[in-house]
Amino acid sequence: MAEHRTQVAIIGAGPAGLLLGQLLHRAGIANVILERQDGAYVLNRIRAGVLEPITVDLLDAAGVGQRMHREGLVHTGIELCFGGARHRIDLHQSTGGKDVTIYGQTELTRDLMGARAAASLSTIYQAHDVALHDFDSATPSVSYTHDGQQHVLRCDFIAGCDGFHGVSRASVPQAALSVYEKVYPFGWLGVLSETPPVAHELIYTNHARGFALCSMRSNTRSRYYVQCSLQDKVEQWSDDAFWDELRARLDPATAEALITGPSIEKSIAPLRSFVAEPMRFGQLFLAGDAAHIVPPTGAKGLNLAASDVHYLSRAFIDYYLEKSNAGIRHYSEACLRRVWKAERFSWWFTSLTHHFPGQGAIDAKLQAAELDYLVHSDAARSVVAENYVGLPVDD
Ligand code: FAS
Ligand code: PHB
Repeated sequence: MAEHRTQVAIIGAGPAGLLLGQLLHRAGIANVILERQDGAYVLNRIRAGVLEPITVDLLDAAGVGQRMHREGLVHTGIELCFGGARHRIDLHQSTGGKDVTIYGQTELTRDLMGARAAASLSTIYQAHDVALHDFDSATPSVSYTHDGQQHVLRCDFIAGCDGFHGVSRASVPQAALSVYEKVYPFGWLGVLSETPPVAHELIYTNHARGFALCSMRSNTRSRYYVQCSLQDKVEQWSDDAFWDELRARLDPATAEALITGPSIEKSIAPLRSFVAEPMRFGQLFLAGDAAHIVPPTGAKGLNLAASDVHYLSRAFIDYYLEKSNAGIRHYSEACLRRVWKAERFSWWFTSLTHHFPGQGAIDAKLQAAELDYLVHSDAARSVVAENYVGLPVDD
């Protein structure tokens, strides 16, 4: 059994783990990342696309914001499409100058991986049988196998950044966890295509046939979604069937303007709201999808992972540099206050824009009334805008 030592053991090399590792490194705090997959696998997952200003600032603080500023698209608004018309919500105006940045999670992950490799930091890819030990003591450790050899990594703290299906939350005794979950009765069928986006900003559509979203990754690469049944299989959806369904859910002018092309990625994602409380267990800290999941409607998943890392990196920096336990003690409470507000917004925006199986005629009328109110009320638009760009982290 090979023995190793570090200050913070990070489980998972997704956005949360990589961003935490980079912020700790820049503060002089030693860390090792253990990742189950290989780097190519992590990069090949097509996920989020919208960054809140807080996430942009964190990437700058981590020293990896250069390409994001060069290639990312700054959006000052989003559009809602319903009743055959599009209505713009001016995020910039309604929030006193805040915008969102369109920059794919894949690119953000690539930038973080590049920075970590350039600093020769230790990332153990294809680490198998990762197991957490004694995190309720002052001497936690993580064991794993790599290239057929057994290893143990001794540390002061363990950061569980291993996503919804990871080992970290699963290592916490059930009695110590409170879990809250809502599973939605539909999924999102997503397509990535090398085609120019149909609009300059994102279009969220409420239609009797179901929700649709027009997004993008750049001015030449588009990302589209249509709400689909949980019984649907991606093999059932030809590209033509997808484009026809998307057109059917857009207003006529936008449907006409849509430029289609072969899908370069096509997948179905389930939607759920999920929170595990608390997010700290002794020397184990959960961050990102390991602790919470939101339906992607509000574009919050990746951004919540970033705000958890904001709190956790500050907690570790205060501990090691300021000899203060305050951040560690308040980590879970600080994260959960912001997590639950993002869960609420994501649930509300999903409930407003999706067609729920079995809903009555009155439900569609109530959605239409709320959408009509939203786009004609400064106050209502401001509420949507401040939640969409992200609530403050230091509230
Ligand atoms: P991640 O899941 O990204 O990373 C966890 C890492 O831990 C993975 O690399 C995994 O391999 C590793 N791991 C797991 N178990 C392990 C173990 N036992 N040992 C070692 N490593 C282990 N968010 C948005 O904002 N907008 C979107 O449009 C959007 N779309 C999504 C689509 C899909 C299909 C999914 C699944 C999620 C989507 N999300 C979206 C949310 C997503 O972006 C997450 O919020 C984001 O990846 C969270 O990052 P992490 O917390 O780092 O978790
Ligand atoms: C995306 O571009 O993948 C995306 C954008 C906004 C969302 C969800 C997904 O709300």
